[in-house]
Amino acid sequence: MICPNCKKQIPDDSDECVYCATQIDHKKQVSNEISFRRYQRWFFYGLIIIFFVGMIGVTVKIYNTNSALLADLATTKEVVQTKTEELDSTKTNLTEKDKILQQTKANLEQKQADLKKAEENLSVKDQELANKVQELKDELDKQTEIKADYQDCQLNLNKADSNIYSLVIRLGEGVSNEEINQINLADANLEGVDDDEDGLSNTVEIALGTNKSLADSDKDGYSDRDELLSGYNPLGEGVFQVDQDFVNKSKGKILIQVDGNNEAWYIGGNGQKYFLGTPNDAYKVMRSVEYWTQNPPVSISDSN
Ligand SMILES: [Ca+2]
Ligand SMILES: [Ca+2]
Repeated sequence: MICPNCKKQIPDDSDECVYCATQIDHKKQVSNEISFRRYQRWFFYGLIIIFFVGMIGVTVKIYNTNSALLADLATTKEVVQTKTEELDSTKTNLTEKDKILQQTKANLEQKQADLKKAEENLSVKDQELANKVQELKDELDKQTEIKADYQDCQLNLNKADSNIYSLVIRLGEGVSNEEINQINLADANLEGVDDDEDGLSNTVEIALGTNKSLADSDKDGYSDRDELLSGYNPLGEGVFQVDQDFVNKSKGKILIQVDGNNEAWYIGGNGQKYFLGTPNDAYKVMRSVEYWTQNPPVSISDSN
């Protein structure tokens, strides 16, 4: 029992506190004990209630926390799912990129191989070009040499032509235009500058009196060349009258047209006249071995 005054433990059957000598009223003391125990019980109940309320609070708190965590977990799962999908997509893209990269690498290697081959070909071509350049240079040197020889030769030819033409003039016999027309024209040495393109050079046409600007001088439908080679008069009707005695007498001779511009003609063994109008023409006719073989001229001493 507790002393109501000094609050010290004393025996339950004490009538007086051994410590403070306070008189103990057992009825009141029992009543106080009952009240005390009642208070103790209610305090205990309060504690239990507070405990349960606390437990409920903690449970609610844990539940809310768990809900938030679950929500976060769900969100995190979604994010992870999204990220996983993105990662898969990225991996797919990377795989695709890798394929493209491999293909590009293969293409690049092919290009490099092609380039190397092209460089090799270029090298070969360069060498060929260098060889060609050297060949051209050699050819140019050769051509230069030939040109120099040709110029020397041309000088000699011009000199020879000049000599031959002097000889032609010196050996020639003068004839009129009418007389020269009595000898048929040979189909040789008629080419040259030809304004009317009738096959007779301007020089020949001037010598024979035809129009050098008109292919058919008499406009009878036959060209000057065709008429002359057939013995027809290109400046009028009919044929030229051939004086055979004159022709025979003139064979192997050089005739000079004194009525014209002193054009020269050689009369061959075939009885036809060969135009020697220019030194070049004369030279070509007189150096023609085949011609002289087929039409041997009379000797200079015989012609004189
Ligand atoms: Ca002509
Ligand atoms: Ca005619």
